[in-house]
Amino acid sequence: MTRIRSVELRLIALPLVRPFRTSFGEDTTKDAILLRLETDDAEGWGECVAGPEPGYSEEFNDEVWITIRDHLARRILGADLSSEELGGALAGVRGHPMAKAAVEMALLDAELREAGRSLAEHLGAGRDRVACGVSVGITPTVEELLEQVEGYLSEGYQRIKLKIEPGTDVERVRAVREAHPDILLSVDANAAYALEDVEVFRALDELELLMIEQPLFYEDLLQHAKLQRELRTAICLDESIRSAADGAAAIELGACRIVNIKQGRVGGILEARRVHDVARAAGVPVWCGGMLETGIGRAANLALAALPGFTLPGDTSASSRYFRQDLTDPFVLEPDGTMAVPTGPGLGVSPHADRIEGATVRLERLEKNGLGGGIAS
Ligand code: NPQ
Ligand code: MG
Repeated sequence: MTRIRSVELRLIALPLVRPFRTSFGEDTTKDAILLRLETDDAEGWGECVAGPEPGYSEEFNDEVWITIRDHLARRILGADLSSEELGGALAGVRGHPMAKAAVEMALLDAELREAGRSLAEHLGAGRDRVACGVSVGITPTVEELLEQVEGYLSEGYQRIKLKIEPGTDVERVRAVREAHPDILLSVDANAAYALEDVEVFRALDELELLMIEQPLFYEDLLQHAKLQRELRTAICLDESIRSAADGAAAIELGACRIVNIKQGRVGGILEARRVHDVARAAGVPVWCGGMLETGIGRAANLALAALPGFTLPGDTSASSRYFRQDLTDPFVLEPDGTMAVPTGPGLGVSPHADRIEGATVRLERLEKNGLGGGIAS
């Protein structure tokens, strides 16, 4: 019997190497909640993919903090729970997939460290390296965009994804395509368009893109199915897919031909594997998305991306794409555009204590009897 003894919540802020702009906003730091969970036998780390604003999804850091502290932690503290049983224990809380995923990641890490097994091994992910792409934010000028793309290609990234928004789309993408006729190139709109913008997509359809990611409103599978029927280029859904059930519905409706899988968005690594399984059974390629994770979440993404259905390069970029100094030892891109899947127990990474302390802006320890309390710093 191994009880969950404590959960430590921590908000960290880590400077980004360059601002990252999408159709929903711009970030200059990565602000994320980390979780350290202690059982009788081990500790585990989890990272929540939510950001400071509800721009990508409904969830955001201040809310995740309350959700974990007041609703998730008390359902698990003192309990003898496995990661397989966690979903059931938290089922009384509806939604909040990112908060739940962070708890699951920490529990899986603790469990697997105790068992001496890696996450990839536990998931049945056989590959030891994964193909990596990179997501390029919206830049002030086309020159800066071309320069950044050039830089990432010279590092070896196998696929370039351009963030687009209405007004900063076809011309930019065409410029990149003309400079690099043969690369794997895709775009991501983060739901910024409507079906009335079909002419933009018809123009993009001429540029031999690998995919168009999340063009339309995140709740609208039907409109994506209508748009997909108008295009040669595959639509990939990101924000619209919050579970394996969503994945099955989207595929059956013809709303997409590719699925972006993010463990945080679907409520955890185990549900992410179920999305993978559904897509794989339908012959739909998947790839691993990214949320600017520190080394903790990045390690989880690499394990997931090692599953056999992940046949396209992911947004599993190197630590250096986002951070001057990561919280863990950095993940490094090989010149061939691949990264090694961690092999150590659990996530296979440990954050450096001094870096964690230096990045922490808020800390609170939770225990069953309610002792612990907050420490502001
Ligand atoms: C996407 N990620 O695929 C997301 C969007 C995204 C790598 O393009 C802070 C935290 C800022 C998470 C900006 C990539 C973010 C974020 C964009 C996620 O849609
Ligand atoms: Mg996306």
